[in-house]
Amino acid sequence: SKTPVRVAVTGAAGQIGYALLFRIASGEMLGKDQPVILQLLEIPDEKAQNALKGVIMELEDCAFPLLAGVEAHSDPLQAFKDTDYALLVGARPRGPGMERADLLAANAQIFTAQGKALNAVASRNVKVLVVGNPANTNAYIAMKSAPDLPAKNFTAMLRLDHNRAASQLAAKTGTKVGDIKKLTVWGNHSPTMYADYRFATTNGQSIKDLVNDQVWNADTFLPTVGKRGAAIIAARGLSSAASAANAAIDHMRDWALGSNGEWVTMGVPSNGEYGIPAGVVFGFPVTTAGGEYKIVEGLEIDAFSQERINITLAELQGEQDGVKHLL
Ligand code: NAX
Repeated sequence: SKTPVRVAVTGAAGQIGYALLFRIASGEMLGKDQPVILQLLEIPDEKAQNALKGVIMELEDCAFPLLAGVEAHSDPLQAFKDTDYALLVGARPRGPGMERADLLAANAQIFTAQGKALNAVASRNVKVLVVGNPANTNAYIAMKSAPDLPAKNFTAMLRLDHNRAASQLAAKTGTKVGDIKKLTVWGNHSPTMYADYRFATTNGQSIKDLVNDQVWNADTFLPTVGKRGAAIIAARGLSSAASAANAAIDHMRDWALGSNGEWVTMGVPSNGEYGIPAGVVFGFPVTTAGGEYKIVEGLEIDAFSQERINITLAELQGEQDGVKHLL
């Protein structure tokens, strides 16, 4: 049987962690034949460490045949040791009265430290997914703090936005979500992201032609997808957790095992594609194979799309400028 791989998860005692770890341990992320060792990180706080112990007891009680080990850590240098995959879920949430700049600074501190730790001890091929918000900027910070690792190994989660868009389009066209192809979400994981169905098909038919309603696109579809996170908080009293964990599984599974030619959306550092400045961690359409992703190039960007891309890019560059002095 295969050698176990090491999977580090931060914020492991949080609500996304609770929806994520059991699925990784059951083989849904890396395959039903791939044993995993979970290296879990939480803050040193006693309550968080106790909660983590409880989660580990439950992992043990699932008796997952693929779970080859579980470790609890409070130091990223230990949690990231030799890790092949790192899911950075834990982040500093915005507290009452906290300004955006304070939030960026608090997260810059976390992701600088975690990027340095990855740089020092992780596998040289580690695949990093940042879920904790602001996800794109946190991924950028970690990437900049890990100069000895390939920049392309640092990614941010746009997959929840992608999946939300797919679900809305399936409902609108009366087709199955699994039949939707060539959808993408450009930009920042924030309400400014641009979900783009101009190239998308369902059962091979153009979704743009089926919908044929630019007013619905601009006034209903984009706001619904962009504000879906807020709608879930309003309904549930808690932010999306199971769907976020599911998107993280989708992102890592496709990156590791391949998308079979299908497009998926990943937040990845630009190499200048579509005029996005190099290094900006931006949502792009990608295909994946052999453990690598490739940005889909050559798509036509019309005036409406360019305007939306400019808005989300400007927001991201503002965030990036806001942390530059901390890196
Ligand atoms: P929770 O507050 O339930 O859990 C977060 C956990 O992270 C806590 O247990 C906390 O102790 C831990 N933590 C904080 N700082 C840490 C550090 N430096 N090292 C290790 N652990 C640390 O939040 P949850 O609902 O699980 O959400 C986690 C993050 O995901 C948040 O930042 C949230 O904004 C973000 N999200 C990102 C999404 C995306 O699509 N990219 C969607 C869902 C989610 O909102």
